[in-house]
Amino acid sequence: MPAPLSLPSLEALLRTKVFGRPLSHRPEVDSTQEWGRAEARSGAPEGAVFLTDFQTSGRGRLGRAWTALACSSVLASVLVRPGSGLYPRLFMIAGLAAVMAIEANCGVPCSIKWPNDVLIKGKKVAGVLTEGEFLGDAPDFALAGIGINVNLDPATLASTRYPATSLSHEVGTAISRERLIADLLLWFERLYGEAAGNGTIANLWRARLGILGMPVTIVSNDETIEGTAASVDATGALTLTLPNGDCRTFVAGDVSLSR
Ligand code: BT5
Repeated sequence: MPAPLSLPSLEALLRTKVFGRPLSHRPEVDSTQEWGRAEARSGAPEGAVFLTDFQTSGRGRLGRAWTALACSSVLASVLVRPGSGLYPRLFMIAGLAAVMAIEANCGVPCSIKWPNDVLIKGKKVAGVLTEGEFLGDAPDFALAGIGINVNLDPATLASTRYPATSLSHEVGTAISRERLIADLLLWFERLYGEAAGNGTIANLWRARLGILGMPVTIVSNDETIEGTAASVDATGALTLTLPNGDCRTFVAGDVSLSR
């Protein structure tokens, strides 16, 4: 079995000013999102990061499960206290940070499957889940949950909706989770700062999407719609051109390439 995460090694590698300060690690939790939410409600600062080696109730969007064998994955929740303008772009920041960290550590190109999956050669290697709590209309805090399959045999994962892979499977060697997390947080900090300063991270994100101009099927709110992926706007909303020429824009859903 791979070794538990070493917090001292990770702390020695960390090059951020805000993110990962503080870093917290527990061998096992229900979900880092739940843990982070409780800490945020008790006043934990922006930049606090919650890490574990195993989740008993790891989750994806819409109540789906996120599964990972013990000590095999990055399982992280990053606490932010964003303004209203930044909150809708958090999933782009988290997804891009995962892409950049994976590419830096493994040298394999990644793409993003709209809106929140990171793929290598068309297989899902990472997923992002952003959740917020609001005071009136403004976000009080948000948690960017990031799961990356690092050192695991994809065949050991419970059956997934989409083909899955891991970094060790793609590169043929074990990958340091500590290095990967240090880079993930460095990229998260850079992109978050860029987005907060109204930088156009959407362009970087858009460049990683494999679907623009392609025929796709989107499932959103139990509706299945086919069309051509025409564009994504600065908040990541996806516009499809429908077969009758009309356009329709989606902020959430599951997209796949049409056959
Ligand atoms: C996601 O949701 O992809 C978001 C996953 C976020 C997980 C992190 S881990 C740290 C933090 N704490 C949490 O509790 N969650 C976050 P979604 O797009 O809904 O994809 C979920 C689907 O991916 C599931 O229904 C499975 O089919 C599939 N899946 C589950 N585990 C997987 C894995 N390890 N690798 C690839 N696919 C997986």
